Amino acid sequence: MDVKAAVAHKAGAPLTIETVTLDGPREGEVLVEIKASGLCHTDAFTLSGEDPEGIFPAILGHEGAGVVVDVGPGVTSLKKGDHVIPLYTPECRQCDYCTSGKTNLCQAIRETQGQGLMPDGSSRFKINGEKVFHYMGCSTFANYTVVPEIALAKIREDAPFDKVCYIGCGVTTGIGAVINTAKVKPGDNVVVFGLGGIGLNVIQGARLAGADMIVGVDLNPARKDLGEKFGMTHFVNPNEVEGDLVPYLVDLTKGGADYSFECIGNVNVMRQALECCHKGWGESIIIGVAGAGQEISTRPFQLVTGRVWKGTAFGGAKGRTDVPKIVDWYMDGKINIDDLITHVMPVEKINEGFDLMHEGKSIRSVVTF
Ligand code: NAD
Ligand code: AHE
Ligand code: ZN
Repeated sequence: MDVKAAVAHKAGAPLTIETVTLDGPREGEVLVEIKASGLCHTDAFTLSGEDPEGIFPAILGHEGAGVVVDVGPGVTSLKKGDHVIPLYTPECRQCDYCTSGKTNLCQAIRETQGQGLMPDGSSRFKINGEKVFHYMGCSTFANYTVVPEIALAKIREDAPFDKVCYIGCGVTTGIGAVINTAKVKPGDNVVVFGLGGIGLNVIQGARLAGADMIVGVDLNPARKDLGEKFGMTHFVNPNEVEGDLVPYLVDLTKGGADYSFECIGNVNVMRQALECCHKGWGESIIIGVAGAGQEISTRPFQLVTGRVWKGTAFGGAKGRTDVPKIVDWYMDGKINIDDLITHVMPVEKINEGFDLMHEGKSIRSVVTF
């Protein structure tokens, strides 16, 4: 079938809206009509050419929601008409990772996913007979996409697509990092670096978990009001701090953060996030994705004296199990998504959405089809 997609032809170039040929679903695959998709910083990161797994031409997008229109042979858990959110971290419930009880990083299809291909090693997308790659197993910047059954969370049918698409990455990543990875407890002090689409969800996760101080750190002063709306108790703009940021934050939190979160992708900030943690027990969670060749460093003494460095992907969430519950939290008014979706636009204006992100003017832009 012919589909409408925003195609990334090469690193650094704007996306182009084109008609792309999409083959139907094969064994274990599902054809999904995408109704809405959020623009995550990771899409911009891959488009920039900084992603070691970046491959072109590709159809980016990994924060979508839509409706099942067809299923391939062997698909048992989904049927035509089901509402779904594609998962870049699938949940096969059978691989060693899924059954370990220790991680959400299902590895059933990770290798082909990183190569921009479906699990059988081929692509469903073509332009004039030439292969176009999938992205993160989702490719939600198209009005139709094909996704493996194990990479789709079935959600309730009354949830609005243009809001719950954000649960496909940003909401789950931020809230999940607090609840699943850090396991923040009531009374803990938390420091969040970067108050964008991820960091503001870390803040609302910390408030849900009952954290005491929730310190937000961002260079953009416009993030203060929104941070406070989501539960931030203190705002720190590094440009306004006299002297070093780390001792300032240790002093502010009376000894250091119980938990810190890096939500930027800046390796220098990752070091600050670790070093502002409390001696003896403070844990720093890396969420931000850093470019090819970049490395983190600190004095080993920071770890010898009890600070812990961790990372998290998709907030440690098991998507088919956890995403429908997070949709319920939204529908029950327990979490706020609406105030983070600052812009909604037709897919034809997707490049304007990326411009808003780079200018610091949006939290989340959502494109509709
Ligand atoms: P975003 O652009 O919306 O937000 C980034 C924020 O960081 C902005 O508010 C910006 O002003 C602030 N910032 C930039 N440099 C700063 C600095 N030096 N000090 C303080 N603040 C600074 O991005 P996002 O969509 O929230 O994504 C954040 C990061 O998380 C990206 O690296 C993205 O790739 C990554 N991410 C990771 C996962 C995961 O599963 N680990 C999931 C989603 C996104
Ligand atoms: N491809 C990059 C890494 C990108 C990355 O870390 N992605 C996160 C999700 S970011 C969503 O916005 C992730 O899930 N990582 C685990 C995984 O298996 O990819 C690189 O450096 O190669
Ligand atoms: Zn993302």
